[in-house]
This record gives sequence, C-alpha cells and structure tokens, in this order.
Amino acid sequence: MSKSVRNLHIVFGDQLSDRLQAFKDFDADKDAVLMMEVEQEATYVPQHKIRLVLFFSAMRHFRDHLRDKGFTVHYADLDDDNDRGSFGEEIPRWINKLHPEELVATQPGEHRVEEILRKAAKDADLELRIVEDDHFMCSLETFREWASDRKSLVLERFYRSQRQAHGILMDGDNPVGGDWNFDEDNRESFGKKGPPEIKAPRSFRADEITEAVIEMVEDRFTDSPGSLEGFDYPVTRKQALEALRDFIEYRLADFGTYQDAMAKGHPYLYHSRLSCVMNLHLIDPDEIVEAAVSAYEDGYAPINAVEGFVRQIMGWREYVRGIYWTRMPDYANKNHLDADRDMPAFMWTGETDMACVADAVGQLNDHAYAHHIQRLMVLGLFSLLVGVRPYDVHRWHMSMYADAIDWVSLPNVLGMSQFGDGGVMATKPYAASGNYINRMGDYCKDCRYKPKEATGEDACPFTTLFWDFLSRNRSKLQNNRRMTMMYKNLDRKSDADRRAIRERAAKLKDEMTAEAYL
Ligand code: FAD
Ligand code: DLZ
Ligand code: SF4
Repeated sequence: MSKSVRNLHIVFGDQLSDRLQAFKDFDADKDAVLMMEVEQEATYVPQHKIRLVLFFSAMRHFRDHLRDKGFTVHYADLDDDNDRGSFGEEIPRWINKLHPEELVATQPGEHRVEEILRKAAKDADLELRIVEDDHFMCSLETFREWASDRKSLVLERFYRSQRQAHGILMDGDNPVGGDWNFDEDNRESFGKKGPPEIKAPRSFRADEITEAVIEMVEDRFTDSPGSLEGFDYPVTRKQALEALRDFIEYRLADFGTYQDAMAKGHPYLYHSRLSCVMNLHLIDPDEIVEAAVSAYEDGYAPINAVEGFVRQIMGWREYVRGIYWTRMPDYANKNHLDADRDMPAFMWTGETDMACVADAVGQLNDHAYAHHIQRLMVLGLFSLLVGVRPYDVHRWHMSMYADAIDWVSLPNVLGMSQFGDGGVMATKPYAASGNYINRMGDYCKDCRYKPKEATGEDACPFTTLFWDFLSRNRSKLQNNRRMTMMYKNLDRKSDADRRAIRERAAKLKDEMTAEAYL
C-alpha cells in the first residue's frame, strides 16, 4: 500500500530539472513525483531511435537523481505490463492508485499534452496546478505583453528587449561592441579548401542505464527510423555541463563567422549540439548565455561569435516558444501557400542523387541532427519548393530530429521554413535556388546536378523548383517587397524557358514517391 500523497508532481520527459519553480514547494515527506514512459509518445509520429534513447535514458537518470535526493518517484516503465501506454490512461491509473490531493505540473512543451493533462484532472475531479516553466528566460506573460500591441512580431525587437531586460552584453543602455547585430560578419563559407579540422562535440559513452535503454529500443521499436550505432548524446546534467564547457572551449570563437556555412561530411562544424540538453531542461539557457558572455569578457571569443550565439538562445529560442503558445492551437493548421504534396520518400532514406539532401538525411539517420542551415536551406527549402503540406514537414521533423518538441519544431518548420503562417515568423519565404547551397557549401562539386541550370537533365532540382515555386505562388508573393527582385528575374525569362521549367518541375515531382513512414 503506497503512503498517501499530498501533491503529485508530474514530470514530463522534457522537464528534467529540479531547479524548476514547480519544485519550490515540494515537500519530500508529503509529495511525490510521477514520471511516465508511454508507448504513445514514442509512436504517435514514428520516432528516430536516437531520440527515443535520449528521452528514455535521460528520464531514467533524472528519476535516479530525484530518488538520490530522497524524493518519492513513481515511475511507469515502458516494459511494465501495467503501463497503459498513454498519458491519457496512465495519469488516471496513478491518480486511482495514489489518491493525491492535488496534481502539479510544469507547463508542458506541447499543447496536445496540456490538453490531456487538463482532461485527466477534470475527469478525476482533481485540482490541477500548472506552473510557469521558468527554465525559459522570458515568461509567457512577458511575451504576450510584448506581442500584444504589435502588428509585426519582428525577432530583432524582441531580442533587443530581452538583452535589455536581462542586461546581457549591455554597456549601460547600449549594446556591447556598438551594435545589436553582427550578422554581416557571420556569413562566411569555407571556400574551396573546405573546413579546417574542427573538434567534434564531446562524445559520451553509454552507461548501464543507457545500454539497457538501447537494448529496449532496438527490441521494441524495430521499425523506427535511424541508427543507434554511434549514440553519444549527453543524458545527465553533469554531462550537459561538460558539453557546454567543450563548446565554449573549442567551437564558440568561430561560431559566428561560419554560422551559415555547410560542408559535406561535417555534421556539426562550429555548432554547439546543445539543443537537446536544453530542450530536456538538463541545462538552462541563462547558464549557457552566461558562459558565452564570460568567454567574451575573458577574451576567448570575439563579439560576433558571442552575440550571434546569444541571439540564437535568448532571441530565437524564446521567441519561437512565445509564438507557439500565443498562436496555438490554430497555428498547427496554417497552410498559407496551400501546399498539398506528400513528403518524398528520400527525405527518410537519403536515397537521392542530390548530394546536399543525401548528406543531410544521412546525417539525420546517423545522428538525429542537422545544423540550422541544413534544416532551413537544404531540407526545409526542398520541402517548401516541392510544396509539401507544412504540418507533414513538421511531423517528419518530429520523427527525425532528437531535439524536436512541438513548441520549438512547429514554429520553426511550419512558420519559418515553410511560410505556412503567411509571414508571422518570416517576412518572406526562405526560397532560394541551388546557387545559395553552392555558395555556402561544397556539396555541388560532387553532385550530378548543376546548381546554375534550371532546365535539362542536369539541372539542379532546387533551381528548377525555385522558379516553379515563384510561378506557382505568384498571386500570394509577388506583392511582397522583399521578393520584387526575384519576380523581376523570373519575368526576364523567355516563355520557352518558363514552359521548360514548368515541365521539368512536374516531371521531378512525378518521380518522387510518397513518404516511407507518414
Ligand atoms: P547552435 O547552432 O549551436 O545554436 C545554439 C542554440 O540556439 C541551439 O542549441 C538552440 O537552442 C538555439 N536556437 C538556434 N536557432 C533557434 C531557433 N530558430 N529556434 C529555437 N532555438 C534556436 N531547434 C530545436 O531545438 N528543436 C527543433 O525541433 C528545431 N527545429 C527546427 C526546424 C527548422 C526548419 C529550423 C530552421 C530550425 C529548427 N530549430 C530547432 C532551430 C535550430 O536549427 C536548432 O536549435 C539547432 O540547429 C540545434 O543545433 P545546435 O544545438 O548545434 O545549435
Ligand atoms: C518524446 C517523448 C518520448 C519518446 N517519450 C516520452 C515518455 O515516454 N514520457 C514522457 O513524459 N515524455 C516523452 N516524450 C516527450 C513528450 O512527447 C512531450 O514532448 C512532452 O511530454 C511535452 O512536455
Ligand atoms: Fe544540391 Fe543542387 Fe548542389 Fe546538387 S547541385 S548539391 S542538388 S544544390
């Protein structure tokens, strides 16, 4: 017989922090924690094996951490026969078992999960206290206030307000270094020589807990995409802090300059690979920002690198979360460009002659990771140009990336990369031809296609589809001032060229078989 419970604190798989304010009034003598491994979260979209191991292993490590602190943790194990397989059924099972006086939870990372939680509490006629997720640097209330009287929610304005509010990289009222933004310095590619030797992110060997999870995932989720061969993600807070130190020491200084660069066979370049541990809450954004700012102040990293990095974390990351929670649930249905195609099968397998796509998808299968420019300007761009349904692109993203959680994937994918929201996240679609990929990376030299060509058998599919995208979406995009030049260039093409582009685009699309999983 379990002892009676005052507050039952539900900790979801992406809330692995005892620094959260939901824990502030936790009394180990009276309260208990509930964590649930459930089949449905691993299958409601097919999920990469690395992502599954990451969540389950990090959850189990956190469970043990809490137990070591003396907390009572009720843990639903996926392999336990009593596990009912979904939050919707597990929460009632534990309520019936423990009869808590109140349910407490940190704001979930998904609208869907919040709805399930509210329904479970209502059905059980139980008080539910949802506590603000103070892992984040900007509360949802502050974001709402900031957004409430604005027509245009430009990131730059939000970012500056956050820098001022937190006093980060500020010299009185002015930005350190004399500018808010050093993007001009941050657009280098590696040129013909390719990248120098760059130390890869710190690799973590699987311990006993992770080994057991790997075995479970291999046995149970045989059909899930991806490979577990090289699983080396941090899964504890201690490891997350080591990963941060490693990034600051070896890669931060060049993060800015090469932020937009790509290179074949180099998944990480100067990127941090900290999104997973941050999204799981093993480490907080203010800790990361402080470490980067200290590196600048101590002379280890230049301002363009540190400002560029800080902008991603206290700018973009907080901003997309604000967009998500102020726009959901309608946001998920947005499809401004009426895109209606399926995700092509090669976006799962990487089996395509397009060298850039093959490299990025291969990397996804091996690491469940692609860096920002691959996401936006290779895989996202291709889906946009083909016209895949934005929500399907998001579902694919949730399947393939270890760091995807609804609040961060949906605005980035549906909004920023697919222009599904019609201009909330981006002032124009991130549409480009193969020339952009050629300029920023080295894929094209080994590709059977030619980035400059739009028609003919050797034409780069990105380039053909780019012009086709502009033609198809003319009525919705041509009045966008930021696209005037693109439409002028399209209009300079002869009728014969435009016909040839249309025909080749249709052929390319006809040849794409539908997705393997969705
Ligand atoms: P770095 O390049 O080292 O950047 C540092 C940190 O900045 C990241 O760890 C991340 O926490 C933050 N960051 C940077 N850009 C963004 C952004 N646009 N939104 C939110 N945080 C940002 N990030 C996710 O965490 N999960 C996602 O599901 C996700 N989906 C994306 C989908 C698309 C189409 C695009 C264009 C971007 C997406 N991002 C997502 C944002 C960003 O690409 C990843 O955070 C980043 O690539 C993760 O790698 P990193 O940790 O090495 O990042
Ligand atoms: C992604 C994921 C997976 C695979 N499994 C679980 C799980 O078993 N239990 C859990 O609490 N969370 C899991 N998650 C994360 C959820 O899908 C979802 O992102 C969070 O609950 C949102 O707060
Ligand atoms: Fe990608 Fe086109 Fe370059 Fe090939 S030519 S690598 S498809 S951009």
